[in-house]
Amino acid sequence: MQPITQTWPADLAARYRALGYWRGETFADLLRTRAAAHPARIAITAGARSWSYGDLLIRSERLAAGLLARGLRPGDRVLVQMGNVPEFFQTSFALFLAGMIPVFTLPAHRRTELEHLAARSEAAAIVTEARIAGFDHAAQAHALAADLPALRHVIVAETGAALTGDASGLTHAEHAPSAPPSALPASRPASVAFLQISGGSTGLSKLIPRTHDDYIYTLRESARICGLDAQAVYLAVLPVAHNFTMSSPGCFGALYAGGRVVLAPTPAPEPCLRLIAQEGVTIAALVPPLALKWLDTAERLREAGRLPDLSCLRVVQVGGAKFLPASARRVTPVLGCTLQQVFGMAEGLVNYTRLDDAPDLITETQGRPISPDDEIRVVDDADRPVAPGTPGHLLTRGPYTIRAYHAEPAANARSFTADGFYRTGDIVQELPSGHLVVQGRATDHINRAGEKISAEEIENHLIAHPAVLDAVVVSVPDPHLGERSCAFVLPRPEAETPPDAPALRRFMRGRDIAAFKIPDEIRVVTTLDTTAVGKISRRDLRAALARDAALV
Ligand code: OOB
Repeated sequence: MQPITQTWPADLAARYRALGYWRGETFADLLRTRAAAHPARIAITAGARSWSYGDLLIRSERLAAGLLARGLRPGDRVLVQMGNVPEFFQTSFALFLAGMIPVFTLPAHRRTELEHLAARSEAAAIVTEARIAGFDHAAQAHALAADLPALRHVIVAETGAALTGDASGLTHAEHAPSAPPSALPASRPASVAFLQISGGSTGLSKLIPRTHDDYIYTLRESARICGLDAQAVYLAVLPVAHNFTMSSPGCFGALYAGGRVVLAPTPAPEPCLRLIAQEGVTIAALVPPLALKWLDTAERLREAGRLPDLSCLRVVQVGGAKFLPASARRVTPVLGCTLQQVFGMAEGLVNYTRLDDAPDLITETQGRPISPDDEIRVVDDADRPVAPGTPGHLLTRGPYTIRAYHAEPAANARSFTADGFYRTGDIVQELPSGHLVVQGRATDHINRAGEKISAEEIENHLIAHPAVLDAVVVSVPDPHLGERSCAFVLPRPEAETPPDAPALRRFMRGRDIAAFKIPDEIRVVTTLDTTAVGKISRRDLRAALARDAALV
């Protein structure tokens, strides 16, 4: 089993420690210190269920002991596929306490994605829920384990009840005796705490190893920048496994601050607005398409005299994709709170508009970095710095931006400069204040309502169809989603009946991939050559097709 590491050059690591960014704290310490300081305070609320910090620690310790008792070892990788349920946090902290490494997958992921992530991480186990949104995740996990000998354990959380053993009748993890902390291994703060997955522009998702030191630094600073304290109530609307919801400041940031996490059962605006009033939510995080729905719904409810009392709500964060200034300007008048724009990436760098920034900065920029040691370079195609204020490629390195993906030598050579800057793929303009304005992407992914889709990954699925010669996937502006995906498909000339869009859509569904990756539009074409001049690059072709498609 290949060890999972993430290391910074010794001089920079020493600097980050000396400046107090990395304080040698682990996720296990985080939960233990909070549970010791305020055991009875509520940590997580989901519907009628509330767990105190003490409850969360005890449940996590029991599960950690159960995982060790069934033969899993510190350093083992464990896929976690769960929705917005308290058991997600129990599972995450249990894995941290047992020194195991969660691999945070999304509920939307299907067999194809899970198989890739399990193989890349050499996962020994998967923890999932029986069903999420009607889909049988337990059956999927068992089928996966049956085909992957390394994936030895399937643990199905009966959300709302206990965690049970797998079909082979192993430990009932919840029923294991609580392990005294001395029985659990201690993790090193510089070691990898978990793996996030990249949105990915090229091919399949890559694994992003984040250390205790680097991630907890972002929690501490995010909590401060977003004004969280023990009174904070964070509403988790987007999937909790996503980096934004997890840590910007997200659920872990709220727990870091000793506040409370409220898990929304649905992102739908009306129930969420009611939940805000009921639970006294102080901060919520949304992607732009959802923010627009909330704004429209709140306006409609206000006109009907039915808008819940939102006076507790102090901040609404919007991030994950570009929030247009015209929409951004509606947030404060409609919801009565401060807007905070968040421009981040699972690889590290997170930018926030500050709560006391001038209104124009809040509505027109995507914020500035968390850390004074986040180094920002805006460069041209040859990596030369552009003139100040000119848009260019954003490169970054710093105390919480990774230096490498796990086990991806080719992607690492492409994605990082020789001196360790991460090539974000984003085109930004840097203002004199340090605020960044996102202008677009240089690489080929579709940002569909905050979900990142690699064009190449989808093209490869389409090309797997026996009657398809070639396919190009592009992003098209969409009034609701921000961007939607459009596939141009060239059938094989010898194909007797060229496939039509419905047939291709059925074929894609059969590929067992996340539903958000199925192209929104499929156009069967007779040529992919948009110019008369012979061979052009795939990148130019994508750009040309995207322009054409956007005009239709
Ligand atoms: C967040 O993380 P990822 O890893 O799903 O996606 C990162 C990419 C960025 O490189 C950028 O292309 C885009 O998503 N993005 C934005 C944006 N926030 C993210 N593009 C324009 N405006 C924004 N505000 O999406 C993520 C991670 C942590 C916090 C927030 C978002």
